[in-house]
Parts: sequence; structure tokens; C-alpha cells
Amino acid sequence: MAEITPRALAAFRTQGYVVIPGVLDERQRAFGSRTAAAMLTAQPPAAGHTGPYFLWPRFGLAGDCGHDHGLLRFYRQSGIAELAAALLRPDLPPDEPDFAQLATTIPPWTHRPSGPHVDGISPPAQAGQPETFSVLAGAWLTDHAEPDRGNMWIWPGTHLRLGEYLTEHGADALGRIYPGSYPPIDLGEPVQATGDAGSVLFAHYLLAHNIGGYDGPASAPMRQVIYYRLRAHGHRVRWRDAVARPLSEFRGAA
Ligand SMILES: O=C(O)CCC(=O)C(=O)O
Ligand SMILES: [Fe+2]
Repeated sequence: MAEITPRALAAFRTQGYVVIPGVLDERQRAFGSRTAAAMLTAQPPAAGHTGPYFLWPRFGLAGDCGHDHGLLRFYRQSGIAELAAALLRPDLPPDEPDFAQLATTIPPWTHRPSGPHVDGISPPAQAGQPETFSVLAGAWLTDHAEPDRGNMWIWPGTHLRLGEYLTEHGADALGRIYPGSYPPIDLGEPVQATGDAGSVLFAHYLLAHNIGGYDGPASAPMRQVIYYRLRAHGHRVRWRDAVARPLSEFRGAA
């Protein structure tokens, strides 16, 4: 069974992300893929669309027919909650998410991100409390072993540098950046997250990241990831402290 080793925790703390292999077994992956396929049939991308295509299901109360959303059931079966809890402090387990993101990338899409973004920033006109969270969990339904197959781009270590910036400028500086952008800190060089299908990527909320290109033929399978944006219990009231002290919600000395 997949677990968070001390080495994985150390990587998450210093790099801001870690890929845990072998989290989803065949049955769980098949269930995730069936659920994704049904969602894409109900809300398909436009004919001929290439590049990213995202769906954002909200879970709410059990649906009209009394069933929970498939992606909530997938979350409960996948073991992601237990792994996230092993990254987070024992007294701050993740709350169950109330929405998910089905992220797909349809080839060919030769694209290189010009820079990163931070999630959950609304347009300045509606600026208010940013939709911060603790950790992004991405369940890879498809293979990410090779780069340039829609893999997420990541700027390692930026979660710590952005935390320093927010300590200096105040946590509310987050709400003043433009959506789809990132505060002016030293980014360093990006990497692409790679690993096999069935892996789960955990990325710190503050980590600089962006959507990557898919340099493959139109006949190649679309890339599929299910993302959950997880909040450690009580994060909403603690968010200013959580972003100014980026490791304070996680295991190990903050
Ligand atoms: O496509 C991806 O893996 C990244 C998506 C992303 O960063 C976002 O939707 O906020
Ligand atoms: Fe993002």
C-alpha cells in the first residue's frame, strides 16, 4: 500500500511537491476513468478542440437520485485523504472536498508556459479572501512517465519563497495579484511532474505551477487528472498564517 515515507515528506517540505507512485489500484483507476468518461460525454469539448479542457463538478448534497458524485466516491476510495493526512499535522486532517477538477489535455498542443500561477485568485473586481487551500492532490488516471504529455510544470521550492514574500508584504498581498499570475519572487528553473498512471501528485498551495503542453499526435490518448484542493481542518480561519508560514500546517517542525 502506498504511504508517505520520511523521504517523501522531506521532499514535499523542501521542494513543495511529491509524486507518490502506486496509489490507485487497477479497480480504482478504472472507476476514475469511467467517471471521467461519463462526465466528458455529458459535457464534451468542442469538436476539434486541442489543449486543456477542464470540468469542475461541485459535490453539494447527495444528488437528486441520492447518490454522491462519482468523483467524491473516487476520493473516498482512492486513499488520497489518508496520504494527505500523513503530510498534514496529525491535529489538522484534511476536510473532505466539496468540488473537484477533471483536468484533461488533448494533443497536439505545443505550448510552453511563460510563467506560473497561484490558484484561487479571483479577478480584482471581486477581490476578497483568496480561495487558498493547503495542498493540491492530483490523481493521475493516465501515464505521465514522459515529459511534454500535458504534465504540470512546477517551480520547485517557490512555496517557501512565496511564504517569505507574504510574511514581508502581508498575506493580503495574495488577493492583489492578477489571476493567472504569480508574485514577483525568484522562481528558479521549472520541472515537469512525471510518473506512472495511478500515481498521486501532492503540491503545496503556494507552489508556482502551470498547465503544460502535450507534444503528441492527435491520435494519442488525452491526458486525464482528477484534482482535489484540500484544506487542513480550520484552514479558512487560519489562512493568513498558513500562507505566511507555509509549513505550519504540515508535519515536521514548522
Ligand atoms: O493542467 C494541469 O495539470 C494544471 C491545472 C492548473 O494548474 C489549474 O487548473 O489551476
Ligand atoms: Fe493551478
